[in-house]
Amino acid sequence: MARKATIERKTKETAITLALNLDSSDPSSIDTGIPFINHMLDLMAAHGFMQIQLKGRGDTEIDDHHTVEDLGICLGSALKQTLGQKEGIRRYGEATVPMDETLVRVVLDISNRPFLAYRVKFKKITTGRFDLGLIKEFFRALAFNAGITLHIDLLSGEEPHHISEAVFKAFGKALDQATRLESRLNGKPPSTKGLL
Ligand SMILES: [Mn+2]
Repeated sequence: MARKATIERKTKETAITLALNLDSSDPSSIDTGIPFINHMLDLMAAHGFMQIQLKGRGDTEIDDHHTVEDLGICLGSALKQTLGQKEGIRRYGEATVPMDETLVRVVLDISNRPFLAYRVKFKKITTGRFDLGLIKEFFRALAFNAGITLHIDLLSGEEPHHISEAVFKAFGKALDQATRLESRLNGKPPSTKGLL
């Protein structure tokens, strides 16, 4: 059975509808009103073998902050809902992804212990019209709403677009690994405490 969730969230700042399918690599359709984030989420979904159908609009006439943060909230909530009691999942995931001169490592634990360690520094504040500082806000919101421990490290790199792509791809790949089903668990949660 495919693991799926749909989230609808509407505030005075944003309106987002998101459907996540962890077990489909059919093409995603992502329309957030922010082209840079569409591009990043598309890469994340493709390399993480998940399908995301997303339509979102926010008060980007102010700036992209509310929209990007709320996208993280919605994706995190969808992920939490999709995984339920976390029966049979591998729980830990890790991916190191290069893009030309850039190398990014993402390590995560679907732990119900929300935490973000984000060690990524950009030499510029923006790429195109996008505020690169918002990437941290996105992953913080995602980690706290999904209940995952998330470490993102820039190991080397210069070019902001390369670094951003490597972050989102590595997250997708690490998440895919962590959410794979492990047959030796026989459907039990992957914890010696019996509960996550
Ligand atoms: Mn690109």
